Amino acid sequence: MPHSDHPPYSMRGWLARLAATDRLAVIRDNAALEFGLAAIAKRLDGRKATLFPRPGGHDIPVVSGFISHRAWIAEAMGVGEQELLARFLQASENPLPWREVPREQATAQAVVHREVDIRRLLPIPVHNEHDSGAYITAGLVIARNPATGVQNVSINRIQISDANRLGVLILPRHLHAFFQAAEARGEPLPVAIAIGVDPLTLLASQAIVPLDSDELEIAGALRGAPLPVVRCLTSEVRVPADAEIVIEGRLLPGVREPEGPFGEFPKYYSAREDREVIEIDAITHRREPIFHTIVPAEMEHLLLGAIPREATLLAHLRRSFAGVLDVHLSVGGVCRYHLYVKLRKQREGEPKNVIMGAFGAHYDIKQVIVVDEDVDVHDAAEVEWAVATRFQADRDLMVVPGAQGSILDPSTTVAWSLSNPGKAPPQLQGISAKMGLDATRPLRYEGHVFTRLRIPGEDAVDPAAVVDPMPAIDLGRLFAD
Ligand SMILES: [Mn+2]
Repeated sequence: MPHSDHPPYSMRGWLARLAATDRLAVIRDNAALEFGLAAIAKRLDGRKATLFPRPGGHDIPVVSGFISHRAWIAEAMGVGEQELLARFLQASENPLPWREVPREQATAQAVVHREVDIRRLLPIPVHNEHDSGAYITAGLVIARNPATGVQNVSINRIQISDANRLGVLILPRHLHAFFQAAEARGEPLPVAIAIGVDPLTLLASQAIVPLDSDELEIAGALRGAPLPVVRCLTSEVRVPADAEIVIEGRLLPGVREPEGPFGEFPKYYSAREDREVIEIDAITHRREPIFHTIVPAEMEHLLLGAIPREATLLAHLRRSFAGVLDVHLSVGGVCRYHLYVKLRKQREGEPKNVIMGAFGAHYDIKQVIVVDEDVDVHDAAEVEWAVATRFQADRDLMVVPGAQGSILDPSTTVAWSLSNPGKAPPQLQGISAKMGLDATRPLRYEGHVFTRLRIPGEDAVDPAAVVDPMPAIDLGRLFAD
């Protein structure tokens, strides 16, 4: 079994580790739930997790940004950054079934509320200026496939609409399919929303796996032991037994109510529209629970999407191109739209095939830059250097017009009435051009035309070892005018 100071960490164990290593900032008591908390968490995002002991005077603390750095995620997984994608892939491909525990052992159900006013019970922040109100942004939405009983986990944005009513955005994936099947029979779909889970369960929730692959089993595989789960009080849904807070409810058939606007990952708002509604049946939580919020479009949000996508893209490209060594979804490309690929090129022309493979792998990808193996794809300046010195637009640029893109990219067009673009149905939105750049150098070249500068011995220099702390030389005399 892993030792307590090694992975897998519970959320509290991980927060304790961050606190012990000066990566957790405890914020004074005057942060308001509306904007104040998010403003502070955003300012510190990527550098320190933030803990708000009494946000807006509320008894329940809020934490944010505890996996807002790539190195922290690798650390939580117990691997080096180089092994991050391989480890995630291995877990996705080898799920570990969960282990059900009785209610007495489930801290998530220590306290039970049946008649709830969620606005009073939980400290739910308002994040961005034009958001419609308070949102749950770090809730794992768990539901069972009505046909097979297999669970699905996704993180959906959840608007607090009323005391026991939530608005939710459900993209056309697995939860959507479950609800469609239930709704076609006129039935509600039971769901549970788990808030405050460990870093690896959060990450596993974003795995890109087929229908009827339970993401909680990937959490078990990532943790190296079956995830303890407990049955909900009001449904058959199983939730992580040590979640801080669980909201139990039902997606209502035939009901749509206004949801949004809400600030999303591209750092723009998604519009107010009629969307699905959850009615709350119960809220359970630990004694003295901690609420987790993810500040939209900041590193915690972006990395949660990026790492599982990168792992999937790497596996996808490697099936066709053995020379693909690494991929990275750049932060400037909101960890979704811009892909950098490191390729050990075997043949001229191959980078363009890799570009086409990447466009086919996920519709969100808008720009692909392929570089050689001497370029660090995690360093945007290195990739730009490769474009600056190995790329010519007339020869190495590919443009695919009018393809499917991300509907959240505001620069995409709609194949609909241009006078009324906002009213286009989703299947007519998000028409996007794709751009590919082959920034690899030629396989053969004369002399040192494409030889990168290197000073023999530069990598071996240890500044701590070469700097003389007490120089014998008299600098005053040396530098005297
Ligand atoms: Mn799924």
